[in-house]
Amino acid sequence: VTASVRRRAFALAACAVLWAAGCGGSDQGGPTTGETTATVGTADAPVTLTYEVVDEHPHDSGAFTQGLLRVGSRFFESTGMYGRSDVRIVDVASGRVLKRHRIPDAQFGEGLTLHEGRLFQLTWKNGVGHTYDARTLRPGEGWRYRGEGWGLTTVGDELVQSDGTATLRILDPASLTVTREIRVRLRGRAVTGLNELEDMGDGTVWANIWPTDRVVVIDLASGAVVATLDLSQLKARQPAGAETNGIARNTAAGTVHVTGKYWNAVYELRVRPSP
Ligand SMILES: [Ca+2]
Repeated sequence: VTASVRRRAFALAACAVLWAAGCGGSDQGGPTTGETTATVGTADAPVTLTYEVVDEHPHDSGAFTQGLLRVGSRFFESTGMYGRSDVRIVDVASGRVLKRHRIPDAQFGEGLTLHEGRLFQLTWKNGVGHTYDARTLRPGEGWRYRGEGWGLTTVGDELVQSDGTATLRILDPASLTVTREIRVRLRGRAVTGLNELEDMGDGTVWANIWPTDRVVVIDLASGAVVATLDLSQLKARQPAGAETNGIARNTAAGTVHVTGKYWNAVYELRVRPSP
């Protein structure tokens, strides 16, 4: 499957959900608009990225953010902690929680992604995944997996899962089986702590690195980190105990939203290579 076909498929899937979620408006461009990272480095010469904050939105400072993605004017967000985990639909502009679904108290919510109108949510050490109708948050059939669940994103017709190690698992969304694995390396060295993920639609997946404020840009074909982004200046604006986690691409604007666990804001960034 070529990249352009994948992008078209993704755009169709995203539009289907937009329609289903009833979130019309003019801010929903396809993934072909607004390339987020026009320039990335190479495995041998990863680029340092810098950013400009172009907007800032309220975020529930009680949310232990584990998964974040944007469709139109809504965020889909997954939160963690035992007894408090949920999946929620959030209005981007106001930060208001429009709809939420709690998961069992004994489960710790983790990564979240969307594929063809279905949300997929991981749990940390429970080995249980949940699916939901993206419009209603009505639970569908779940699945079980080995090891831990950390981050999740959708690349074309595949899901990409992190588990806190340096290995990404590629899943078939229909069978939820692992079809292959990718080892992530920065200048040849394994990058552990891969956490929340975001497909950028350009062959790269971004990942928060736990427990740091660093984001790595991963070339999915090779697993090489081709760029890095330091969010410590944004984390410094947050209360003590807040942790950096959560990346959501704004396909229409070519920008990236970032937030964290217990952050009171979601920042919208325009990112470029550091001069
Ligand atoms: Ca994400």
